[in-house]
Amino acid sequence: MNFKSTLIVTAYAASTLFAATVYQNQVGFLTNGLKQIVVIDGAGKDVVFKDSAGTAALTVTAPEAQAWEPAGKSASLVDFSELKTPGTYKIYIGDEEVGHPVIISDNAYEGVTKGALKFFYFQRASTALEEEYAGIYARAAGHPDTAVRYHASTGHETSLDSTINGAKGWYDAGDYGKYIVNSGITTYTLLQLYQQNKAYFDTLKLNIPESKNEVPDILDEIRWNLDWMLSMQDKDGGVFHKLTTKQFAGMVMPEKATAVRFVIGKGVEASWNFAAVMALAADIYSPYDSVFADTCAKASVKARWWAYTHPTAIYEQPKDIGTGTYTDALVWTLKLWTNAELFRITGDKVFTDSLHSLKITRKKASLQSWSHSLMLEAFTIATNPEVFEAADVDSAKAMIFTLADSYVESLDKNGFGVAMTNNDFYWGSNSIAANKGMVLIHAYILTKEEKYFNAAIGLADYLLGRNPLDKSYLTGFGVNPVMNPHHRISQADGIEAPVPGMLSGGPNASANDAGTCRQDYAKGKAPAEAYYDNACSFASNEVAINWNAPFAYLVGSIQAILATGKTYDTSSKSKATYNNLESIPAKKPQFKPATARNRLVVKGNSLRLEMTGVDGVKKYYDLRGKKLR
Ligand code: 9MR
Repeated sequence: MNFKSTLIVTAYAASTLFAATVYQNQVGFLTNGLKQIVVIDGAGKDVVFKDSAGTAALTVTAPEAQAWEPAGKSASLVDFSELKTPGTYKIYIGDEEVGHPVIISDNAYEGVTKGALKFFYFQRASTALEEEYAGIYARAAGHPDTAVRYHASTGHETSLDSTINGAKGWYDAGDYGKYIVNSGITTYTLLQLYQQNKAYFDTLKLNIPESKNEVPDILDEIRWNLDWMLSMQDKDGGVFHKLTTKQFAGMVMPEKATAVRFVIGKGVEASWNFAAVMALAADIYSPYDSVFADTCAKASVKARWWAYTHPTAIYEQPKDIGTGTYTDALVWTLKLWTNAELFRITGDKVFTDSLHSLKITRKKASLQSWSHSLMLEAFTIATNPEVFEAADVDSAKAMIFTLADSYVESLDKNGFGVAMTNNDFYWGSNSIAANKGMVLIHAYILTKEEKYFNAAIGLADYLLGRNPLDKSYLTGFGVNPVMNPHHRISQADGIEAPVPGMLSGGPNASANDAGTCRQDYAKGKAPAEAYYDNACSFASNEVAINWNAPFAYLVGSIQAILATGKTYDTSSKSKATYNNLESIPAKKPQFKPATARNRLVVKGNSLRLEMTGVDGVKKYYDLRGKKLR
């Protein structure tokens, strides 16, 4: 290095040493929405937004820096919401350009909304993805799943010729499994996105094979998964827990992952979950396909009855199975959620009775996840005041506000303006951000209070780049997006850029996979920095349908609300009512001799006791009182 270049390097180092760093949403800001960026080492300095002609359109002095613990640093939160002329701006501090281009547009979130929804198409099992819809990500069909074996844990015969058709559905995540529990919350979240924003999603095109039909694309996409979910219901109404291979596949394309697939387990978690989703689906699909809607409603009631009458059938991972477990979901929250959905479509008292009896638990507001469904029930009740009793609507709202207010409070003196705390950075932390956004959007649509809407925008900004890693966690979007997600297709397809529209799981302070990655990426890092953009990192960089869905809900709702000016609409377009479903059992079975009928019957050459409950359901016992199948 000669003297001259040393000088240049030194001068450069000096200027970067004192330069401020900017973290921002890298995708875009909505013209009429909140606009904020984060500036590190910039307090007191003028932040200038220059338009494409180089003219200063707005200057904001960076305020005093405030801490945000998860980032381990302080920052000035610069608000430039005043800038309301669509266009592309550059940010300057002094003479230096900082951050990334700032894009302001009326449709700033439309691209990410479509991208996040298109992900579900890219995750379709049992079909080839054609170039017309998938572009360079076109691929051969994998996992036909038309002849899936029964695992012994289903209670079915396990012989080779005993199979079930479990075609279609979405791959859960980076792996090729299909899990009812996780499909449940995912599908509900997407159905709510549609239901609350029909005016926007009725016409939003996703360029999928069904785009030319009369059904909104988002509903066509969801139907791909509902068809699979329906196939997972056993004849007696119970629902199988999952459809996977025995162990995870290698990092290969779907058509190369040909190990035998099984339906595994049959339990209350899957059955309650399925029942809730099918009830909501019945309402939403009835204007488009009344036969399908009817099928969903009946399947819902049947699954709910099975779950109700098999309370101890909790899924346990069989010893020979190594795929995702999705065990330990809180069953009481699933019950409440299902009963709310069924009451909404049937008006049948049997479901409110059950709601009231479990009402006490309403105090336990807790963020929704695949294992905790209380808020799903709250969302449904709070947005359907014409259906539910006022007291129930009030407690559902109270739950939503309890959470939403705590998120808004966490923004006080928060330098990043992001409603996330240290404890939120565990496996799938980005879905915590997105799900908090879903709570906040509900608080907003119920009150129209800007603070909730703005806090939700802050979370979207965080996911799209306003974070200490300057990372857009959505593949294919932003200046510095995730490049190496734990996603088999993206690793195996020979294309450098991963499949677009996937939300990475995000920072995970526990780095549960440090061993696999041979690197403890959390060591010495602040929680929001404990992330590794490497395919080895399933615990910080996998993708999953239940993470993409709340992200789609968050950005899709914000875009829809600002674009249409409508906050929400849960009215059913259908005239369908489900108040006469044959299989709605009246009450919990009671076997009191006074009301039930008992008699001895002969089956084969043995004698058994037949007890007929008040609801007409028959149960059989041997003469020692042991229940028979
Ligand atoms: O999202 C799940 C997370 O909450 C659990 O902590 C984790 C470990 O059990 O599993 C996650 O789910 C994975 C599933 O088991 C299999 N498919 C990929 C999912 C995302 O990592």
